[in-house]
Amino acid sequence: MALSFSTAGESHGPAVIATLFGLPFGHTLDVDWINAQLKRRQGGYGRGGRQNVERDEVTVLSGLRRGVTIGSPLTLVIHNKDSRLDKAPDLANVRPGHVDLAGVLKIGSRNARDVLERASARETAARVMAGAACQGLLREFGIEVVARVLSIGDVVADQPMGQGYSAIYQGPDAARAVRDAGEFGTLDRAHDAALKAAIDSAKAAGDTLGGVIEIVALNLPPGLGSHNHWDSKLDGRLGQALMSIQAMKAVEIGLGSEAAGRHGSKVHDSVLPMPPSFGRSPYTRGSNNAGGLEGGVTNGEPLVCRVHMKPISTLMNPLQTVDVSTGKATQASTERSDTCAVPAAAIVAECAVAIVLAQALLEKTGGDSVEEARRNFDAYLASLREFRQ
Ligand code: EPS
Repeated sequence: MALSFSTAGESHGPAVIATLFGLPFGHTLDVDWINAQLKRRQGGYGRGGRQNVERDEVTVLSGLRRGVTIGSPLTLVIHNKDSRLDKAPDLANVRPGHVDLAGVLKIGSRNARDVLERASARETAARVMAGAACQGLLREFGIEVVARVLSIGDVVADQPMGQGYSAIYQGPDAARAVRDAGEFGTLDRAHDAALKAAIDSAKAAGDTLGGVIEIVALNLPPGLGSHNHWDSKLDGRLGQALMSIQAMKAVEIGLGSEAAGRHGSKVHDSVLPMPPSFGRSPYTRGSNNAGGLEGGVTNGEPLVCRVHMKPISTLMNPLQTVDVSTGKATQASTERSDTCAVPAAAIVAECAVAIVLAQALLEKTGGDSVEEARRNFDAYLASLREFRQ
């Protein structure tokens, strides 16, 4: 069975739930790692009041015996402390930028509460539970996924595939430690003051900020994904996984949109007839403008994606809207919310990429157990080395 996952739960319902189908037997679930990712998702400078209420920790309801996966669906749950779904106030002054108006028109309700509860970014806690579990599986095959914040608003902390990319390449754990010692998801402290000032200024104006996040996956073998079908190409699957995170408006891979303005000779990555110093491809590439993907298939270089997050939609200095219960002009509602959730979204994006990569890895290896998958994986790596002879 292919690896898949689903999420359930509303922001103020009893729980947030993630279920992973198709994990092989024999993986020791790293619950501490999952909880550490959940804690990071709740963090970041500019987060709203909900994060002072919740202490997101995972409870495993199925799929493990003595802490080890048995191949059955893995059900992961966070119990909501703020669980007042039926009592949460009605909302008719729809908030521009949220699903509010589009959603009530879709379902024929006059109360945006009927749609915003499921649309809430609270759902990303489920994505993180599933993705953090997948990071643990990927780690069994030496594959690491690390995201960092490149910019928040107009404050740029790093360039695409810039210094932080090199730091991650040199050592993902050390890079994460630097990132998580700060509050902005960046890989150095040099820009913290400017980032804090920008978020404070937005908050003071009743406004919000978005930003740009880069996700890097290391040590992927060439050959994951597919060139055969539109919906199995890995770039398309990564695009959906990232675009479907709340507030995302653009995804790039490698050079991304910059490639559109260059000549081919300044985009495509030459192939050199020698093994790389680090990595699983039989050959070295002269550059990595492709971001580790060509034709929907990994090429053995680090995978590099970026995702662009719009500013949080709820504004404390609200925009003009309509009361959908009367049709009259009014001001948008102001629910409790974040000024900036970009650092948190970096953890969500890291986990979303990990789910897709775990799916692609298991598609390649097969195997009902991690041991069988590893035997098949090692045989495949050996076949790649034969290209060097
Ligand atoms: C969030 C939970 C939500 C929001 C926020 C992020 O909780 P509540 O609605 O109770 O405050 O704080 O979600 C949004 C701003 C949004 O637009 O969905 C979370 O857990 O990440």
